[in-house]
Amino acid sequence: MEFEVKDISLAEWGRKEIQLAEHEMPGLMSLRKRYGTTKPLKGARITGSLHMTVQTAVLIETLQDLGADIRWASCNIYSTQDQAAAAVAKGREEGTSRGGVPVFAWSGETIEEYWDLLYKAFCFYEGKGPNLIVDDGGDATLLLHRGYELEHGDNWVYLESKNEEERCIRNVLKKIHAEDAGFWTRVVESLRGISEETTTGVLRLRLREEQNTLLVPAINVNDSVTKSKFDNLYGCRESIVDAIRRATDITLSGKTAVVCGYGNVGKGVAQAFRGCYTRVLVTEIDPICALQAAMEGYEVCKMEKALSIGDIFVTTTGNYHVINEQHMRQMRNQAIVCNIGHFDNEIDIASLERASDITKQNIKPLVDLYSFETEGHSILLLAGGRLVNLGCATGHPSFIMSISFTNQVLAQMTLWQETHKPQMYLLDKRIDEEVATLHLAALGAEIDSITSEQGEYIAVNVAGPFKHEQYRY
Ligand code: NAD
Ligand code: RBV
Repeated sequence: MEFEVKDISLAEWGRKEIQLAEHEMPGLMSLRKRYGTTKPLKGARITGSLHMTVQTAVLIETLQDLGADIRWASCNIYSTQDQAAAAVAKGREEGTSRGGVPVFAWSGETIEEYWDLLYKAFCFYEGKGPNLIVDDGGDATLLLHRGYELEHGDNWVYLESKNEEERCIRNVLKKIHAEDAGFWTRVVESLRGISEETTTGVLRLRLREEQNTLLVPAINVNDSVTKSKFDNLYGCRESIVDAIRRATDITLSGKTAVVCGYGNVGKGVAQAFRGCYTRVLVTEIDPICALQAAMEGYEVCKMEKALSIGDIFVTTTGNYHVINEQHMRQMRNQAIVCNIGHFDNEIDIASLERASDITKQNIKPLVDLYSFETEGHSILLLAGGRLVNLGCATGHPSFIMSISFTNQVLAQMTLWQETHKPQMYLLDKRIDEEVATLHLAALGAEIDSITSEQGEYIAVNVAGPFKHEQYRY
């Protein structure tokens, strides 16, 4: 079995954790029960680029039980749980359809390794690529599109790189091009679609759709109600404080946290801090989200004001350089700075590395103290500015991820079974309601039904959907 993981002997530990997680993932387990014998994904080759965690292991093995042939990489250099990667690579029953899955991921990859490993997740047998992609943040989609464009005369790979990441992407694409100049064209020809997990990946897809450069159909899983209104909100509510506590052991009660951005993730992060008796300030650019924050009783202020007050800063925007060097120069001594948005460029760390009066001291893995000689203070940066909940902790817990990943499996089935045009799609509202239904019983929740008279009165079918398309939940 082909795989690249940190230590395959961690498989036994990983398997025990996966078994515990299965109990917390009723949506995925019910899909296994429903489709385990008919195997609707039989014949499908799936490439995954999504945090290689215990929860993702349950997703991968569900896709496997539905008949798919899978290769997997992580979508972040720090987020792999090595025991989960090892367990998936080893598999449940050697030599059967429940055998190991080729996994290419370990925690602490270099950026160069990251892009090499992602490419390996694309390489099935006999030069074949995948039919389906599960993407998180759009890196697999990016490699595919840039690779295809290179094969069709585009010169992007020959341009100058602005940073290390771009340099690595260009290098891996040039290497693949030299080895097999038709690889990406063949992949695109056999690809039935992509399902995208997160807000930032959806933004990248949307740009491609607007520019008419989207090559394949893409299902926006993020904007299913049972994804962004659950994972982004409740998931981050669970995992943000876990990460900060594991990294710093700080007392949160009485401190001041600054939450940059009050979208779905920001709302969850702000709630988590409030639950720890932390004073919460919110910064926003959108008046609607700012008003929501104010109505929840949070203090909404400009970043400039928050800088001298905050003890902890969390970026949740999916935007670029939301915290810059000048901001960090104005923070209080030993302010904690971290990001829970998808990419690390929400915080301008590169400028810290460049400045001649700033020195970096590593405290422990993924906790660094930056000392500013000019200002005479330090700040504590967590997870190198990458998603703090997956770097300094273990990401969202299983039940939340079961809701997200049940959508992912149903998206993959939709792409495999139905033919779509190369544009973006949302899953049907019936699927959203079904995903919620699959998770109610585990929480002891029961719901009422309506009579046909009641259904007529509110213009709703008694079997659902229970809301019109514009309803915002
Ligand atoms: P969202 O669009 O709902 O919210 C982002 C908010 O940030 C918006 O309200 C926007 O107005 C605001 N914003 C943008 N620029 C700003 C600025 N300069 N200052 C202050 N506010 C600003 O998006 P979301 O679903 O909340 O996702 C946010 C990010 O988190 C994305 O990158 C997403 O991919 C990622 N995400 C991470 C996790 C995780 O587990 N770490 C989970 C879900 C989503
Ligand atoms: N996320 N995955 C986990 N435990 O596997 N935790 C969070 C996990 C996903 C989440 O769905 C979010 O949209 C994405 O990570 C951001 O990269």
